[in-house]
Amino acid sequence: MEEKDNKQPKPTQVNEDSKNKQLEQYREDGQGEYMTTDQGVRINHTDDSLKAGQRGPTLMEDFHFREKMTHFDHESIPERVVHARGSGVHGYFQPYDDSLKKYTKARFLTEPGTRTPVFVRFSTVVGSRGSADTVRDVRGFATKFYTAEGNYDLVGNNMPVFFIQDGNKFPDLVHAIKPMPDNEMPQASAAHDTFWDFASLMPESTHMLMWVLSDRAIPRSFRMMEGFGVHTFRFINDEGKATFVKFHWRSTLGANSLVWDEAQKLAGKDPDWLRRDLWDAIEMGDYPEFELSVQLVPEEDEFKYDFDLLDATKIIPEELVPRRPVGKMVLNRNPDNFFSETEQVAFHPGNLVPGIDVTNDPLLQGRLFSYIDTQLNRFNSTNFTEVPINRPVAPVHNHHGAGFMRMTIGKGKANYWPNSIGNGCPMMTPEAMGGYVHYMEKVEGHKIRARSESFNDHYSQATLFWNSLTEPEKEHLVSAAHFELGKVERKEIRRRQVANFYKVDPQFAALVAAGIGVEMPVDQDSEPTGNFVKDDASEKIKKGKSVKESPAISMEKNKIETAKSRRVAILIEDGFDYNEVMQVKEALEAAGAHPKIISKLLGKRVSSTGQEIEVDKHHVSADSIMFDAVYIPDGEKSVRKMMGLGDALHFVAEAFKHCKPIATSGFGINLLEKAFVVGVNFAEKDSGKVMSHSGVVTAGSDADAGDFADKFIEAIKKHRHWDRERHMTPA
Ligand code: HDD
Repeated sequence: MEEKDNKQPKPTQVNEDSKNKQLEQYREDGQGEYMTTDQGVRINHTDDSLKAGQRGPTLMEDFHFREKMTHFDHESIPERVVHARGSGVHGYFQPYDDSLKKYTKARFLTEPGTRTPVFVRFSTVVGSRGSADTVRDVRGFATKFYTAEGNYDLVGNNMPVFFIQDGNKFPDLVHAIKPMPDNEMPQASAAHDTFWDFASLMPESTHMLMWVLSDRAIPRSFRMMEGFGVHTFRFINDEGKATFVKFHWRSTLGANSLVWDEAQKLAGKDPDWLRRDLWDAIEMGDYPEFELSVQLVPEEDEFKYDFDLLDATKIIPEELVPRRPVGKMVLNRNPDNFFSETEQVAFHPGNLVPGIDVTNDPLLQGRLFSYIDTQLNRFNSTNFTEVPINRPVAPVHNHHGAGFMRMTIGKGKANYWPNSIGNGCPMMTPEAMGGYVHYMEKVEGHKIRARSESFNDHYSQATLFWNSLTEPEKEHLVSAAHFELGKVERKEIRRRQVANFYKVDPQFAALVAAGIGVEMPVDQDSEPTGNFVKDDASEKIKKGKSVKESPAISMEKNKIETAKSRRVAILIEDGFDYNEVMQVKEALEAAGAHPKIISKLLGKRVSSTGQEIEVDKHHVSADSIMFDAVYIPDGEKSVRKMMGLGDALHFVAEAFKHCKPIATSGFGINLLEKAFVVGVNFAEKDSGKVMSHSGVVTAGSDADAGDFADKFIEAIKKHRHWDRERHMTPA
């Protein structure tokens, strides 16, 4: 054996730019270059194929035609079987301090000076690649951390629980929720018989159904939702001690939703709504920021609560175990190429780094098999890990050699371990130097297809969810159930689901039943489908702690009031009040909002005092559903024109219906009246007053424009004014 170099390799360092630098070597840009074949031969003409005579057949020898066509014919790869539609974005993660060192040795979570590059892919679950963004669905929130110790993937969702408890049920769940097998309808929607048949027969799905029927399932933006690792994972510290951990992402913009009517309309008018919102925000410098926090449970406390930590249909209420903020992720760069990055990125919950390990959660265990398996279907080769977006920034050395499309050129003769002719390299890394060692959990038991009784409470946390919502949130949930179950043709399925809801809360079930033609009380029942067995764990959790309400669950109760990145429509025609528009626009921009001028036609509009302003969007290309707030400036001529424009009236009436902030002054108040904005006390048109009522801000022509703008911004910060739904009758 040759003398080994006794210098040990240095630990890898990464910074915010490490991944970007690595990707740079793969980027190609034809600017100022000649077009070539794949062999680098310059092409002299690409519009015609090589023919035998001007009108003759194409010749087989036309290598350029063959190559171009073959590439095109092979452009598509299988879309993801779930989460097919997604949007990717680059950024970095940085921990606040080293306080997690006590619990984990993962360096990217404990070295405050290190910015670890990340790639995040947000997605819908059910729809195919070309489906609409705003459908009612769970949103995927998958993060690849390119850490110095290898890639770590946190493959989560925007809801903290899941439909099922065991990975073995996943194919059934997905078959049921995907379009029907005979006619492939409906696209990207759970609102059909097969899904609710399955769900109603699977009481374990009840808690997740509450989340899916809530406003969480129609986020206003990928930038305005929470993320959850869902499962309980394990942190491992330097001493090898384990602590249970749940991961949470919270946006600094808070969590906001759309209104269902708006979500449906957007699916037609702009199916790319969430994708465009994310892309545009990053191009404009409105970088999304998410705070990572963890809930930590010492191993000794495994059975301290009235639910099993290994059950993915349960949350750990934050009132029992508070979240502990650990760092911030900033998303600041759009990909260069959708296919190469967003489509080819391959996540896997089993991509772990030292300091983080899995638990025996049977759903997580199922996932550990599925992700690699599905990537093999998508890429047809194990070498997908060498695709630029999937490559770690940490160096890779091993004896994996061949396979379709192997990129790395392994040098030397020793492609096995142990070896002497390759100097015993690549070497093993002792645990103390960063070698991954699986947590030494003691496990024993009989082989058994069963679940612990500790997984058999399917309703308490669904009730907890219901109890924790505000009244408007409850109302939205009930209407969502009316829509979803209303689409179910078989009455027995609707009845069975209401029977499950009855166990969540009888009043909730009654409200649902009333809208879907099902009588109450409901006598039908569904049997749990799992094979539950009594054991020590189930006995212990019976005495565990619980809570009846968890304010942390409600989006409304945790709203972050900000006007940042809100889109505001300013409706004008010729004759608008220039000074007022400029003042309000400036105030909105100062608050971080993005005002846009909307008019019947594109071009320039002239104010009442002769100044011109360029229109950003016209009525045929912009609707109220694409904005967070609407402002109608004073100016009699401008307002009179809009009062005769169906599009302008519809714009205002629809924004009102969707509970969005609306502001107008002076003569503009007439437009609100004409658009059936009702139940609001408007300011006198000629007074000096500014009034704000349920997000409708009105001012007399003599009012102070600064005060008017401030009150409008206050209303924008609240995002939606749900009280309008109950106290006013919109148009
Ligand atoms: Fe999954 C994709 C999240 C349960 C099997 N899953 C996928 C993606 C996300 C999640 C965000 C998209 C990743 C991307 O953007 O490429 N999945 C979850 C969460 C779950 C969950 C939070 C529950 C806690 N998944 C789950 C189970 C199984 C799978 C139980 C199978 C046993 N998931 C897959 C998959 C996918 C996938 C079939 C499809 C595409 C892919 O993996 O890369 O393997």
